[in-house]
Amino acid sequence: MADTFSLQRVLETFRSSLSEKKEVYIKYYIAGWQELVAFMNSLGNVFSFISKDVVSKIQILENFLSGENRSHYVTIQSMVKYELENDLVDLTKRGSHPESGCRTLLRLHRALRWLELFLERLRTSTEDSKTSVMCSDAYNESLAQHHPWLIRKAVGVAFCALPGRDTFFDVMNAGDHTQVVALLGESLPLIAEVYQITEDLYAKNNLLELP
Ligand code: 1PZ
Repeated sequence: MADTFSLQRVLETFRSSLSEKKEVYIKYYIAGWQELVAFMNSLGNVFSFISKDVVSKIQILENFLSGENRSHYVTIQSMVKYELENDLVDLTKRGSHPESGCRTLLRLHRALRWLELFLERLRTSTEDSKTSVMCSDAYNESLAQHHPWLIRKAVGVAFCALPGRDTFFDVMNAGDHTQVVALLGESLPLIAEVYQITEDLYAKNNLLELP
């Protein structure tokens, strides 16, 4: 992974995460998140409490990916099957498996919905649109429902420190505004597809409220 963010690479990693059978490779899903962390870091230190949480979740999943049971952690589908069949998930309250792959990935999954909503707003925004408003609208529609008051407040403060729309477009390193908008139009259906496949899998297995 290079230090500078590129929207193109995020697109490529999420594209690689989908198998022919429409399963999701955890390795590339995580790689996509690593790119997004690089993006957040390039926006400034206010976001470090957010990126730290993402980094720690990526680390938990990477440990599974390189651990002795790695053959079960190739796709989200195989992970869910393996962890459920072997009682490795705390289903109703936190207990002996507070850091299961399923609950860890669920946190990133919920955040992916935020990303989808935010990028869609950015794609269709106009020159006078405010990134802080786009971010917080997307947040209130998605992640906020899963966060306690204190975190919602901290996130609200962080949103106020967001750079403007022009900076956002520049940081994406994908050319001029028109090119960024085009690339967003290409990326969003992919992100939405990865999100939906995971959502359906988690819903089918009653995993959407994991503690
Ligand atoms: C570009 C601007 C970035 C805005 C980010 C908007 C989302 C705000 C998310 C705030 C997370 C706050 C810190 C940690 C929260 C954790 O408690 C929760 C639940 O995990 P648990 O405590 O159950 O282990 N973590 C999350 O919900 C994961 C949050 C990930 C946020 C990812 C943001 C994506 C940024 C992409 C950049 C374009």
